[in-house]
Amino acid sequence: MPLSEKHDETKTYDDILNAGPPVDQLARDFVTPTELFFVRNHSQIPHLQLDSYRLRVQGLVSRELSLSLDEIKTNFEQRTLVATLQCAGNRRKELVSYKPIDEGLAWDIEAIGTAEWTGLRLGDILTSAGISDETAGHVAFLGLDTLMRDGHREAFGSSIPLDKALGSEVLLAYAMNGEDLPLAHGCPLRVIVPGYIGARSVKWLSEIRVQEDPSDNHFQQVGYKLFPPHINMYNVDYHDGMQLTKLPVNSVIVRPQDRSLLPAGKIMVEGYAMSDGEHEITWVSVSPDGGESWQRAEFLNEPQLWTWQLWRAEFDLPPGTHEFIVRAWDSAANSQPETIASVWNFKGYVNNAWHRVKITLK
Ligand SMILES: Nc1nc2c(c(=O)[nH]1)N[C@H]1C(S)=C(S)[C@@H](COP(=O)(O)O)O[C@H]1N2
Ligand SMILES: [Mo]
Repeated sequence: MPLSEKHDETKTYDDILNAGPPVDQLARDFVTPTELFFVRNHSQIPHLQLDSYRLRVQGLVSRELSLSLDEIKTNFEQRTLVATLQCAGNRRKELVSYKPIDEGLAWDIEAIGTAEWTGLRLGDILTSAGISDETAGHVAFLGLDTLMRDGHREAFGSSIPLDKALGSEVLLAYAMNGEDLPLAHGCPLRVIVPGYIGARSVKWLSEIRVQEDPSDNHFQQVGYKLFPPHINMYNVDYHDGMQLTKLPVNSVIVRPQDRSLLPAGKIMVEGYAMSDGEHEITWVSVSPDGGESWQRAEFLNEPQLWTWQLWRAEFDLPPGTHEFIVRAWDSAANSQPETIASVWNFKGYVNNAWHRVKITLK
């Protein structure tokens, strides 16, 4: 596999697969080739018995369901959507170099990818089960992968609000880029929650539960919560904090890479931008001189919902050191904060500060 593996240096043993594409290969295509799509796992990939696989639908429903893979594929209308998946920890590396962060993978800009997902609508399965109670407010998911926590084995889980779950964009996918979902990406079935942090898109899905409150799973109640910059691991109260849902507007320079040495003259700057998916990216500005002057970037694909926006901007530059900056806006006029200091948080999530790259031209 062309991905390079990433390890959490705070873990004493680490046979958990986490990997991303070489930055040089990132965002070259609008749809990311599957072998270049990042992988983020919190524990070992589960052992699967596809013959006996069942998806259970439980909780505040009129009819509990237990569906085989065959039933999932044949009883529900097949839907396909191109959507971008981004880890909440994307761009954590820049946060770490500003102020240390104790755990988490030091992702650079590669924990993002776009795929064509095929499956069924979560809403169709919920309609088939029937929401039975008006107190229903959230839909919780469990995966087949488990971790030990406080002496108990616990599955990876998350939840999303019922309103989002009923959105036509939220899928249970069994195929990725036209082929069966690969094991690393959640075979045989995973949730795809476009616009939300990747952690809500549970892989190796085993259970869907309709309930009043958000999931009490560790990854909903402790992990993937956002805290302001003055909170740290010593003064944190995990009952506080904001459960992450939608991604903020972001944009990233992919090429040239930071600290490149290149010939002076024409330089093509390229990258991606992404919003909460509900709003298109409408404008990307690139500065070639640390923010003195700005130029509008050209879009490489038609703006669309639920996916990244690829862009490029060309500059003609003399020898010397140059700092490029990128920032984006979406159709709701959301944009990005200027400094890392204003977005730093001790868990290292959703860094969307202006992205900067320094290069030297000879
Ligand atoms: N069951 C399960 N689902 C999971 C995870 C996991 O560890 N276990 N990781 C989540 C996180 S944090 C992200 S960013 C995405 C990554 O999806 P990918 O590996 O297909 O890129 O899967 C999410 N779903
Ligand atoms: Mo993630």
